[in-house]
Amino acid sequence: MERLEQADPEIAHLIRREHQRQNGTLELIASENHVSIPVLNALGSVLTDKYAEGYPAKRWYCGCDQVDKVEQLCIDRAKELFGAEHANVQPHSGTSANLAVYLAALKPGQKIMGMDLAHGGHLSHGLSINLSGAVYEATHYGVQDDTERLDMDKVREQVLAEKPDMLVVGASAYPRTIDFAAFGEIAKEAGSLLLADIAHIAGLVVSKMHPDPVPYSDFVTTTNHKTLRGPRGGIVLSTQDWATKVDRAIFPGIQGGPLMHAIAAKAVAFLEAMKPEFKNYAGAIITNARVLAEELLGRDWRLVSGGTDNHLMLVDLRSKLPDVTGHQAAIWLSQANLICNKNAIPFDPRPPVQTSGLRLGTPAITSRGLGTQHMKQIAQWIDEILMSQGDPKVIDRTASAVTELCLEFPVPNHNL
Ligand code: DSN
Repeated sequence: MERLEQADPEIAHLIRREHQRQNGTLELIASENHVSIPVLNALGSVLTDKYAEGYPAKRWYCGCDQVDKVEQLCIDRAKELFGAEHANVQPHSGTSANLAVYLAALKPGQKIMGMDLAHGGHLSHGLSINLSGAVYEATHYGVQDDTERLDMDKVREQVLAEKPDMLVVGASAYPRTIDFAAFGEIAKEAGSLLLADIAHIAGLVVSKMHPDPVPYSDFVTTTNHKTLRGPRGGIVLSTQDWATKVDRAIFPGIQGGPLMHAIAAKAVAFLEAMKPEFKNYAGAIITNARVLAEELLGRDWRLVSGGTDNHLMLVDLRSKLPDVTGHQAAIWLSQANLICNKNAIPFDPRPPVQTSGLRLGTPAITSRGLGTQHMKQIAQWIDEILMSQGDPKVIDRTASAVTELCLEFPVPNHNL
């Protein structure tokens, strides 16, 4: 950082401030995490200088000897980690990965069916104002209003009635286990291709803490930066018969030059995720989430679907504070150094900018070493702040206590 400080003190200052912010707050946003210093080293490397349009040994530029090896290592590690026949590690994001799959397999106007965004799905699964909903004819399945869970018989009925060309399974706010085997059966019966987007749960899947979609899917996409704890970006996995079409869809279909520094960082993260410690980490994410959920339930907060099987939960604020929106609640918590996001809950009567829910996740706080006793403390803090309706005295007192805990458990890259 010293060279950056001399050359551009303004940006250096802002990076330091962001680092302090991350170190001094508890990150409960379910899709965020703290990467290791080796991942940051790869991201901040000279690989960012290199143009490498194409694929290893098939580039449009000279001088690609080293980046060819980097990308091949990343591909090999991705295939090994996920047990996939083919991996493309170039997508700049999870949404890019999904768009590439659609481009590889579908023609404009063909039908896709994914989980409703309002029930926990993702915008790249066919939202009308996303390219996935503008180019393809999208319909959606959702959770049941009584259980707030996917009922696979109901999903099957809907899929068989609609017969989409591609069935999409995956979510950004679904706290329950996804039955990929059942989705595989349904897709087969309907004659649909199956895309599993495991962005949120990838770290749990590779650690065998969540069922694996790879055996049942034509395509699997993920981001690298959520439970998988890698750099921002995405990948596409597929069966071998889709390899050429997937690769062409990424480049030249929707992207130009790959971000070689990001690909190197993905490779580093995949190696980390193969280690036995990572499995322990994934287990601790789930244990922490379960305890946080139990503690909130014990304080009479209603959780969507009654709890969690994975790394996240959705708090229905109406259970104790009918007049408080998710937007307001998230601001109060952030003032006390507890960072989370407002989230619509299924059948939410409020618009998405307000919401009746909060989404809480444990990947990042588990990375900094917090355990079950801390989940009890966090649940108590959340309850006190919300029930005080943002009382400044309660917020100040909690903010100091959170800072103390943060000092005791610095983020993994704290010694930058
Ligand atoms: N924006 C991500 C999330 O927060 O879940 C999904 O892409």
